[in-house]
This record gives sequence, C-alpha cells and structure tokens, in this order.
Amino acid sequence: CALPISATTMASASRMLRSLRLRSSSLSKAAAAATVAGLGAFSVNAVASCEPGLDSVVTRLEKVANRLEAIAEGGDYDTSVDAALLAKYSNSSDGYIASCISKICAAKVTNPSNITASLFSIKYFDSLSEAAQKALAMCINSGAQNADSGMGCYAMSPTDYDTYGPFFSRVIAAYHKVPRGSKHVTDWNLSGVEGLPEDGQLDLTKLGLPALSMRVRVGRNLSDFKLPGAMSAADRLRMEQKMCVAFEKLKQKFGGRYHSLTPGHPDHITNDEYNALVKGHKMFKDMSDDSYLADAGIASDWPVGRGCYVSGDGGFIIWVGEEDHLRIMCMNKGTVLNEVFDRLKTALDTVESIEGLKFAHSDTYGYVTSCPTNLGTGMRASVHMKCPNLTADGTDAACKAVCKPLGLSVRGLGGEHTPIGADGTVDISPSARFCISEAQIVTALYTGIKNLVAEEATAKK
Ligand code: DAR
Repeated sequence: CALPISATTMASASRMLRSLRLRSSSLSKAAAAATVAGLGAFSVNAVASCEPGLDSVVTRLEKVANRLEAIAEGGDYDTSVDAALLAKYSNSSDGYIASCISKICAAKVTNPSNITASLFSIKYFDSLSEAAQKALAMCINSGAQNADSGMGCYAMSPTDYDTYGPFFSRVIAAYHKVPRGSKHVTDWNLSGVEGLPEDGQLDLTKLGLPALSMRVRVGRNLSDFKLPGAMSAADRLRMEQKMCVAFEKLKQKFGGRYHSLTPGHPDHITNDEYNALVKGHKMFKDMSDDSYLADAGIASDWPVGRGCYVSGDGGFIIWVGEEDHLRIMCMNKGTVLNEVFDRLKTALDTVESIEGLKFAHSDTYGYVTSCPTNLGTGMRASVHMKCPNLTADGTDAACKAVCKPLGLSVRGLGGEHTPIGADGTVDISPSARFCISEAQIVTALYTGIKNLVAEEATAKK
C-alpha cells in the first residue's frame, strides 16, 4: 500500500522514532517492550489499513512519544484531575482561581487540542505557594476562558518560563514538537541554509510570481518590565515613554514619526489617523476585541501606552504595547525576500544599540515573548499571495489543509483571526519560530511559497 509520504512527514517520523528510542531507553524493560510492541502493531495496522497519509500516523506517534516521556519521567508530573483538588480550587474564595482552575480542567475533556489544558497538572499547581498559584493562573487564564485556544497560555514575566518550568517546558515541547530542554540558537546568516538558491537570492520572480507584499517581524520585550499581561497602566506609560526616547534616535537615521494612542500624549493621533494606519497594515487593531488577549490581561488599559513608530519611507515599523512590548518589522512590496530580511537585521541592530534598551533573552528559549508560540526568534516572515483556486469556496479551509503539511500557516490580510482577501489573497508564513534560525525561517518561507505555487496550480485542474 503506497502511502503518500511527504519529505516533511518522513523527517518528522524519523525524528520521532529517534526520540522514541531515546525515551524507551529510560523506561523499565517491561514498559519499553510493551510500548514498542504496541507501537509496532499500531504502525503495521496503520499501513495495512492504508491510512490516507502517514501524517496521521506521525501525529499519533507524537502523542505516544509525549505519553512515553511522562512515564519515563517517573510520572512526577501528573496531568490527571484529582477530584478532591478540583473541588478545593473550584470553591476557592479567590474567584479568579476558582474560575480559571475549574475551566482549565473542564477544557481537558472538551478541548484536548488546547495544549495548556491537556498539560495542566492540578497536583503541580497544588504544590505551589499561594502567590505562585496566582501567577501561574494568570499565565493559563486565556486558555481556561477560551477553551478553543491552541496554545492557551502567556508568560507574565520573562522569568516565568523557568519559574514554572515543569509546566512551560512541556507546553513548549508539545507545541514546537521538540524534546523538552531543547536550546534555541539565533542565526541570521543565510549561507549554507538548506533550500537557499545558489545565488543566495530568495527571488519570487524565479517562482513565476509578481511583486508581493512581504513582511518580516520579530517580537521583543524589554527585560526591565513585566510582560504585557501583567503590566499596570503606569507600567505601560513608562514603557512607551522609554521607547519615545529611543524613537528620537531612530528618527535621525530613518526619519518618520511616532503615533501614540495614549490620550494626551504629545504624538497622540485621531481616530481617523489610527484607522488609516490600521488599513495600511502599519498599526495593530484594537486588542480589546480579542478575547484571548483580553483574558490574558494583555489588552488591559487599552489604548494607554500603545502606538507605533513608522520610518520616513514606511518600510520600517515598531509597534509599542501589542502582544509583546515591541513588534519590530520591515515590510515592502517586492520580489526579493532578502530585502526585508536584511533591512530588519540592520534595523534591529540599531535598536539594540540604543543605550538602556535590553531585550529579554533566555539561554534556553532565545528571545523571550509573551506567547510560547513565538519564543526563540519571535519571527514571523510572511507574504500576501493570491490563491484563487485554493480559496474558490470563499474560505481558507482548502488552503490551510494544503499548507499545514508544508509547515505553513494561513492567516487573513489583517493577521490572526481576520478574513482572507475577496480575490483569494492570503497571508502565508512558516509556522516554526523556536529551534529554527532566522535564516532558516525566511528560506522556509521561500520554499513554502514554491510548494504552494505548485499546489495552487494542481487545484486549478
Ligand atoms: N489564541 C491563542 C493564540 C496563540 C498563537 N498566536 C499568538 N500568540 N498571537 C491560542 O492559544 O490559540
């Protein structure tokens, strides 16, 4: 039975099986034998039943591997729901705790794809001090109140990823599909990256494409502030003020101006000016409308302490006070991805050289971001690309189904949770952020676009 096996899937399967061998070495012999026998039978059965694709087998193998890891760790991190503890916290006099813990435990059953819910351990939570329990509850509240979350948590302080390591190390490993404890390495150097054309140019015209809207952004947080979910209005004003000092230096090199949403700020803009910047993709939308961010505290005090710096030519932008303290990006309509990638690196080096600005960084997790999905590089590299055949029904469903195995995310033209273009234009970007280098991400975008062009042409037939 010839299974459609993509290179990505085979790579994932071999990584998985390598990781399984690693894990099974730390299990008791009997457990290992039973597990391997079970896996063997499972795999044979899958091939015999001619599953539609090896992808589903690999996904199930990944779940088994994560379960193996829990066993191999001697079960000291138990994600089962202890009824007595559930009753204890569901009836807590602290309403925030009562709501958060009862809902996250309920989501374990109703929404198994909610990573925070599936890996939350009430026994681990119970082992923490009251103050630590409140802090961890704030991290997971978004996933509790929004059961359909994918990740479901945000850090409130740059140190949370280590402070609550038993929880965060597991959700990070599960989301990014890397072994726990994997260390991120930053690298902007394109040379030698797999998939890079010989001339080093990520040239869209070589893929038969016209000029596209190209954008590369990174999330960064200032190390001397709490992360956005835990900031007070005063913190947000202080952070904005610190960035305005930096913008005075950037204006000398890149021109442009800062646009503030803070009432009474010297650079305050009108509603019409704000709407025009959002329409031009230069400014982020009203965060208070996003329940995932609102329930994480990230949208609190809107619009105080929010704004954006836009360079004179409009191609270099810094958002202030969105999901991370800063979203630093370069965008342009063009045909060579290197342009926006190289410009962003230059701009970032300039920002990082400004006295007093220090980005939160971890030896393990790389650049620290609010959402664990952005850890490492904090980078999203994207293009807006017309896919009329893969969106012929007016939705992005077929496009997402094709892009997922290609390692690509599909978003609307305004970013997450926004509609695609009426002409079938979608926002395409590699999903990976962590344990992948910056250079690999922008090259993966180019390779992904090449594969998507072929899929779009096939869909036409
Ligand atoms: N709704 C959140 C989003 C996670 C990824 N996107 C971010 N960080 N903007 C979820 O957990 O599904």
